Amino acid sequence: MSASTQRPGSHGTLITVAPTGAEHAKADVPNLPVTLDELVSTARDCERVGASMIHVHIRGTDAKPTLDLGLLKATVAALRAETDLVVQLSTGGAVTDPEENRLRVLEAGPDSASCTMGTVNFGDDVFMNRWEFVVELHKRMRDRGIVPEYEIFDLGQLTSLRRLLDQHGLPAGGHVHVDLVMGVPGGMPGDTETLAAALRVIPEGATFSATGIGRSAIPVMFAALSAGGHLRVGMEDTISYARGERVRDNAQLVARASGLARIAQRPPLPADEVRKLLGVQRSG
Ligand code: KMH
Ligand code: ZN
Repeated sequence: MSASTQRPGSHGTLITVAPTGAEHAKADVPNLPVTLDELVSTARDCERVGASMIHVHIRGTDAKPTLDLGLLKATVAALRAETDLVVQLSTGGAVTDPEENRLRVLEAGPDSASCTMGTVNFGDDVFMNRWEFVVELHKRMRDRGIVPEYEIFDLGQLTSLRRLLDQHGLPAGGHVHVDLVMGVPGGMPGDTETLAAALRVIPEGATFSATGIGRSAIPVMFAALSAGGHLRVGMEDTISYARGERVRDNAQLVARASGLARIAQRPPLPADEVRKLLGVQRSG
């Protein structure tokens, strides 16, 4: 067995669902969960078929992305009441969100939050993540006991992660978990060669999930499973299930990921094991 398949937790697969994101418009994707009821309902369906963590972006009454703190708090409370999922809030938000609003997300008290490790072209936009901002997010998460998931859109961001850990120490929970977001136009490609290259730079002892945007979803899933990694799937990342076929709902994507994880003999990890793996304090 290679070193990469012996990563902590690699006897099973952490499946994260990213059900909504900030990019798709409800008008274009009518089955996108945007209300709190739709989000909770999709979360329960996804938990039933193997998800153990949820990466959350919320929408306002106009179905547009928002970082409204009251709604974020209500969302965390509802997901905790209705599911056992590890609740991860996005601090990435939408490309237009100012830094102070992105930092304020932490006040909603999630189990985990995303922390993107650098600026990246994002289609026709720019997803800004200045070094000082990243450091501030890392420190505030540690102060609040929120476990970060370091989002990596390009290989150089792994070097930045090593620098962050060297200069500012380990995160809350004492464990480093990254998510390779592959195939964003402007970021690293979503293929096996790039995933293997990322694993050469990833910090020692870290675990990783991977997600492939759009058409790269399936190759990235196979590459991650074969390398002892974990999976993120969901309508934030792809709205197409197969060539010419739209995704029916998030649970369809989670069910496919669970099936592949079982075939790889690394079945979906239950939420309590994921909490131990990531160092999340709240018990289920
Ligand atoms: N919506 C993207 C601009 C994250 O959630 O932390 C950023 C994103 C990353 O989705
Ligand atoms: Zn996101």
